[in-house]
Amino acid sequence: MTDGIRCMMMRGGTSKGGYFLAEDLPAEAAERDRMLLSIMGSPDARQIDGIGGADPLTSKVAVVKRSERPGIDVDYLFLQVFVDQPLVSSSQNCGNILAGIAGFAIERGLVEAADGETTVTILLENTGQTARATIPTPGGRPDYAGGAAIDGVPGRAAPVLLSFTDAAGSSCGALLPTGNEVDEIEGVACTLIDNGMPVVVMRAEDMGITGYESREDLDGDAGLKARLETIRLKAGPMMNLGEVKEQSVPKMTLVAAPNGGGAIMTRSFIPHRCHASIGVFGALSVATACLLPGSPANALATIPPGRKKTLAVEHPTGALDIVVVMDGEGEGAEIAEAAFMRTARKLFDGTVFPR
Ligand code: NQM
Repeated sequence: MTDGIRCMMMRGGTSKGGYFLAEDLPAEAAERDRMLLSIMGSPDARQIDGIGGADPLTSKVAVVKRSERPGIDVDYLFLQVFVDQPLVSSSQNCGNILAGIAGFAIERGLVEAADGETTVTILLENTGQTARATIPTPGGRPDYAGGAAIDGVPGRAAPVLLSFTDAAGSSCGALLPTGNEVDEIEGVACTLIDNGMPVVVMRAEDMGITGYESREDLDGDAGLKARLETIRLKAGPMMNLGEVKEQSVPKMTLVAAPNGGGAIMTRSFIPHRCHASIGVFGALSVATACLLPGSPANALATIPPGRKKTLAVEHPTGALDIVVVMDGEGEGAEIAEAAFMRTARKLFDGTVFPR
């Protein structure tokens, strides 16, 4: 038993996790990870002896420090604490937990807020990308209350605007790590793509489902999950991720035609549980696949015209809007900037006691 560790619990987008200052955690990664497993209560399906919520979406950690890099305010390391395995993974970004970083950095005195709104520049340490987060700060303090709503979270809160110019190839080194818009794995057409998150995009129909099933139904489908895992383990090395058995990437997304007026319908596995909605960078990668003529997602997608477009990525509890600004036109067009809106809320600030 230690004297405890300073920890702020925040909801970031549709996820929730512990936010820590790097200086409050052990500097050595293995020691830090042992402590975080204990804080979350892992490994245990119920995480009964910790603060984790027994779901990958609520077993997350942000480690934040003042940045020493020019033009960057803070460095943010995301850690996925596995629920029922003694694993902590730094192999992915999390755009939902990212939504709480600006507020946390201001609360901990790492960034001085303006009166009105404040933009915080954040280095995503996991992959080297930079995000700009703008939040309301009336009187120089984060205000979490507001009128913005996101699907998958009840009620309304203050908007957090997040934008990126360099998400492509975050973990795989290239937007299309195999150089192809489509690869066949186990007889299934897959787009292996990384625009902030490594994702394998497949047609739901090709995997024997409609793509409109509930999260619970899909989570109970052991046959589907086994097939997805076989494809995932083959896709990992093809995506320059190496052996991915103990990694939380790539994510597996099954797509179908939209049925809520959006761009595409999705069911995502992250990678072993079905997501209640969809990860933010995951949605950006899927939206990008929709724009590639060779991708199985493209024929199913409804793409709005124009250089700047909003792609609503539908998921089991609504839709996540991704705003993209395109560079160029036609086949060679690329995403120059991507942005999305999330909300975040401070839930508690205090001391957590690892075993
Ligand atoms: O893709 C879940 C989430 C995420 C990650 C996951 C995320 C993202 O919903 O940016 O936000 O895919 O593991 O928090």
